[in-house]
Amino acid sequence: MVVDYSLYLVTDSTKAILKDGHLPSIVKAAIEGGVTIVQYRDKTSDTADLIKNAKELHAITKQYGVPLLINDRVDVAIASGVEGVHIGQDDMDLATARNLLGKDAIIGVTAQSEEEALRAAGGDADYLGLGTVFATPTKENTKSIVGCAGVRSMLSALSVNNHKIKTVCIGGINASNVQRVLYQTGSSDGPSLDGVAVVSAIIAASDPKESAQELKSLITSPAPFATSSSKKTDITTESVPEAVKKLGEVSPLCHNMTNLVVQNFAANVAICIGASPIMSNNGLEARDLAKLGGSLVVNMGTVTPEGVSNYLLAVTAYNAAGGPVVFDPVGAGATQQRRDAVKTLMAEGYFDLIKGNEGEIKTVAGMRGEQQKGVDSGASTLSMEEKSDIVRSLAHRERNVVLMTGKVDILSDGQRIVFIENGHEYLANITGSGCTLGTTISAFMAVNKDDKMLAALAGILMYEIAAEVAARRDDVRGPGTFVPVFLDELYAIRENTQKGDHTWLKAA
Ligand code: 3NM
Ligand code: MG
Repeated sequence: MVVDYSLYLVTDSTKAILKDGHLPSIVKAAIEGGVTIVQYRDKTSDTADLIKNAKELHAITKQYGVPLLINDRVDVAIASGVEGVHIGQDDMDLATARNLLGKDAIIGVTAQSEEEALRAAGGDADYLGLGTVFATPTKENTKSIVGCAGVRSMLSALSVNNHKIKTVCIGGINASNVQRVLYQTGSSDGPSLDGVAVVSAIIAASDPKESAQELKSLITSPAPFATSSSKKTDITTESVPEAVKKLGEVSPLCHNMTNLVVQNFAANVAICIGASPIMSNNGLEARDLAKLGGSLVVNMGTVTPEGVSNYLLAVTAYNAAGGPVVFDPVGAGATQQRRDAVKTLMAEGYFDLIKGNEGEIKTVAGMRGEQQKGVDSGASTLSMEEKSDIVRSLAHRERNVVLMTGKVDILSDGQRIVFIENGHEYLANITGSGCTLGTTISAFMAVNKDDKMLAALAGILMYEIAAEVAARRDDVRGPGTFVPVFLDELYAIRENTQKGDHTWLKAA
């Protein structure tokens, strides 16, 4: 039997979730909305009631040809004649369940680590329920919150070991995150989930059919921020002038949620490179702004608790609109507030590019979306090779682009990697040079969505070459005189490129 795992409904019979709802009616509505498989999960009813309820649900699911599984209880599955069971690590063992249910039954197993996933796949489970993805009030006693990155590492462990087992993920999945979860747990050339399992997103919804329909349509269409999966060409500087020219022509909105120190400077940089800046830290405005086709920078240089809520509103709005988001986790490891902010933002939003210095990127890399693994951000002791590994694997894990700035900038999309040695030491002696590089990159990404790494490269080169040219000028005597001349040179590169003069790029 070919089972469609794409939208997997797990039921709940507690008052908190079911409220006064009638479970059989909810299940029927959910199937009509697009649910493809159902698991009857009821931790409180007595055995006789479980069997009675299972039979009642089965009468409905059978009408639609949708399989019904029972949570935990192999005996109830046999007694009610349903298609299978879902067992956890503490339930009956897989081999015994298979013996009792026979080869045609569908048996799913919960896995919360690579080890558990490999063990169940090595047996003869039909599918795995991977989780817990996000913390969820529906199941509070979960062993670990693994985030998208944890799901992804379980999927790659399965793939590396040649297991073709089906997979769904579970825990806190809803309409606002399902596309990101499918995108960030998958990869263009590797394994990906066969579906998502939800409880409250459908059972607790006021209109279960409508919720199922919404989830279904999100699952079957790509995330708005997804870049086409076609293989990216080698990265060269050849198309950089085109990107600079396009930026000036399109003049995209460049929305900065940035710190108090650099707002004015960042707005000036954005104007000089040809973008149209708005400096707004008000998350409530973001939904309107996100519709204007631009990009967003989230720079947590002067983060506050209220700021994090605003960032989240904005990131969610830009994610939904497909507008690129650059994350600048300033001082990421410095305080608990900042570590928490990074964790929350990474768990709840997609960042098309994360940029930071070595300490910041190390901190971000040490967190798996939800889980803190305790990487500290000390002084640099890393070799170039180690830094490259961190950058490449973070980008691969997040399925985005990562930039680690430093004397040599390292840029990767998880596959390709480039090293950029442009720039000038004056950049390290003025305020906001890193922040405004983030602004620059985000503007380039707004007009080059199909290759965001190339967009970032173009931004970095324009920015750092302008700094070199400015620093060499006779009228620049130090960081103070450098700043206005740097703006002039950004502007000059844009003007020259517009006229077809690309000689500035020779410095790259
Ligand atoms: N199993 P919701 S998490 C039933 O991690 C269940 O194995 C989990 O509920 C696991 O969709 C979970 O409402 C609850 O967040 C999922
Ligand atoms: Mg169980």
